[in-house]
Amino acid sequence: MNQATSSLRATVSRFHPISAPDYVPLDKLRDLQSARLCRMVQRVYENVPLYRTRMDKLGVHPNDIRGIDDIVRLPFTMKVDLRDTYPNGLFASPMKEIVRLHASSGTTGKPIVVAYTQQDLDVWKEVVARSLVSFGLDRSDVLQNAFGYGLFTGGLGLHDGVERLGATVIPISGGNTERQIMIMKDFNVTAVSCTPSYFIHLIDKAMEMGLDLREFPLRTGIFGAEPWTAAMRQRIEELSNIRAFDIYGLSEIVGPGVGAECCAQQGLHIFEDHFYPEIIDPETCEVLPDGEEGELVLTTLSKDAMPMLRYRTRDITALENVPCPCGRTIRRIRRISRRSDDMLILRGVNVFPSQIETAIMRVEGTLPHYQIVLTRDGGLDRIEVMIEVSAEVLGDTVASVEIFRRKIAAAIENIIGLHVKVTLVTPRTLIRSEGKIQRVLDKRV
Ligand code: DLL
Repeated sequence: MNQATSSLRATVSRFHPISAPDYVPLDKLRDLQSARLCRMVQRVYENVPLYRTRMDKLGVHPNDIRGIDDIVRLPFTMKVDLRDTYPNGLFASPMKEIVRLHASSGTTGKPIVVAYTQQDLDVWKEVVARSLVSFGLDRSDVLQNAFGYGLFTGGLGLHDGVERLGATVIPISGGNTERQIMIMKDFNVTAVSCTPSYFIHLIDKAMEMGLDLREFPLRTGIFGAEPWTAAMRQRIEELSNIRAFDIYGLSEIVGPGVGAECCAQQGLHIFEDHFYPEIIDPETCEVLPDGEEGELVLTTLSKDAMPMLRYRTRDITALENVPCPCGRTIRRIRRISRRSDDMLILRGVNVFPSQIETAIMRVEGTLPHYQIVLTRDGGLDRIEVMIEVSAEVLGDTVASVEIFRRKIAAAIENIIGLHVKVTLVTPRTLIRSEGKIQRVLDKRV
């Protein structure tokens, strides 16, 4: 380790015993993953008819799975499997051992329900606490948890991890934004957790109340549950003078705490002693080497109530193939800025909302509020990007406003290769969200 790396390690990762598994030697990690995979496969084969049928079809018996490298022989699982087996077809533990249920509503049809035993909740607490340590938090922190409490995994998931660490949690949930600001101020809150879009709303609301978050003791933001770009992070950090960290997770696997950034902020470490990551080509399902971008597939290695075999997340990322300067041995994924199912095809060109966000954030004077509206006109798909801009920009001469509008359209065209209609709107025109924001409004049907 060179001097620069070791000093980074010293400053960025104050070692905490709870994070010991993050630094385990790679051979030990693989042995642990192998042992856990073998046990898990045996359990699901015995207890979950869907997995047994699929494995039988592939001619794979639990005895064929001797180590983590054999994972590629196992069948994939998709969201539709959770819907088809609603409400409890994938449970591997009897109801008397299940102590918590959560659910994710999705956009259509039945919700997906996920279950936890006490042991599963303990693992979840541990991985969230490990995430918090990797953000640099400790017992002296006061965390305002503005993720929604309830069936959504964000609120209770974060909550339990904060308690496990021994920091103070304020379980405020989402909404009631003025009260959020008041509590943040009165309780000297040092960390906040919510969706990045809701945090932007909090910054705006504070300004409206004549307050500036930069003057609060707040220094850490924990953001996730929706895609956000590096450019958005930069905006958030400038506007609030905090460090904004990315936390990733999904209900099907556990909720928040599947992966988290460390202070190096160069990708998210996956807690791969519990959740084994693979990257596949979403078309061919071929496993891709580290460094190549594709769909993230996750296998739970220690979950009892509802284990997942090679779950296709639809989230697009890559596994980093170089060690992290923070010294953690568990691997990292690149930040998830898109899902394979949020791709828009416009005039034959593939467009992701995150590309539009990156372009908008590059133009000075835009506010971090935008919406993409899709319409159909004479059989042709049209896209309009609505962006809030400051009152000063709009108060300028008509010619200057037009130049500004064209600048944004050019920035977007530069990234996506298409000319799109850009509409500038006054601050607070676009709808705000207290949870996950819907960036694309599809009016085509
Ligand atoms: O959103 C769990 C969570 C709560 C994660 C709080 C982080 C913080 P679901 O509602 O099941 O669970 O949605 C999971 O959200 O497959 C991603 O597409 C997206 N997602 C979650 N975290 C991130 C992130 C929670 N950090 C789906 N960056 C996932 C980008 C994210 N997308």
